[in-house]
Amino acid sequence: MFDPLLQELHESIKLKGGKPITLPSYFREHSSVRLSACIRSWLWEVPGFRRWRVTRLDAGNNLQVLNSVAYPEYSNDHPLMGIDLLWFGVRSKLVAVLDFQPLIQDEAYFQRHFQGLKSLRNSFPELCNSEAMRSFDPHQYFSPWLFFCRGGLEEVNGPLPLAFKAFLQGYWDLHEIESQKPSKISFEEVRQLQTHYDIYSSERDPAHGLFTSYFGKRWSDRFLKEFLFPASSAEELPPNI
Ligand code: BLA
Repeated sequence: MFDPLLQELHESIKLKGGKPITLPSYFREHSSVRLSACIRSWLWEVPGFRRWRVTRLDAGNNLQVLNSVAYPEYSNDHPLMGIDLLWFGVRSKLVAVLDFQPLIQDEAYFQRHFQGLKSLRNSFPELCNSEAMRSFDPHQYFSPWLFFCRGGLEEVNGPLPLAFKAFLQGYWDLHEIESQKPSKISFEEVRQLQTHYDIYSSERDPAHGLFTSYFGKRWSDRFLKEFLFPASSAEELPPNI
């Protein structure tokens, strides 16, 4: 379902000089034979970023997922890039979330980093249907201009591919401009805020239950703590694996 978007994401990472980092096989690809599901992940080394991860879950008609987070280097205080796209085929239900995830909720910070996302959002009103959040707090690590939509096939085949492309381009533009300016938040504070993002997300992410049902608790705990949100645990993977 999301493979053209996954391909577009990977192509754009490569264009910006991204190099794949080899992951241990149990994170690179893992299957549930019983439930016909396969989860694959990629980790990229990208100039200007300390970590860029991508995950695709293929559980056939039950569920398709594309998820990615980009963490800028600590010397740069601009937002993280977050993508969470889910397709529940049986119910023809889309959940799409795309955001430049702010480190802090501050007017001056928004002014500095969100002009691009603000204008993008006006171009794709169909993907912003003012859904309420159930697990997350919309005022922690989400921006007021996020794309958040619960929709159907109409959105998947209509605005989503265009919005995804524009969103990615908007984030690269932000990154290029912002990485040339001095950061207003100190290195140490950015480090703490990014660490807290992992801790907060690992506690709230509704994915854990889903992974457990497909791949069992042991694998899911490790995947969440060591791959999705490594700063949330002492077992962070060394950067060179
Ligand atoms: C919601 N994300 C969800 C849900 C699931 C996942 C199962 C609940 C669906 C629903 O509300 O109907 C799944 N999350 C995943 C998977 C991974 C994951 C499979 O991290 C990992 C591979 N989530 C993110 C990122 C963003 C994000 C980067 O991982 C930001 C762009 C947002 N996901 C997000 C939001 C919701 C969601 C805002 C709605 C949750 C809510 O209602 O509070």
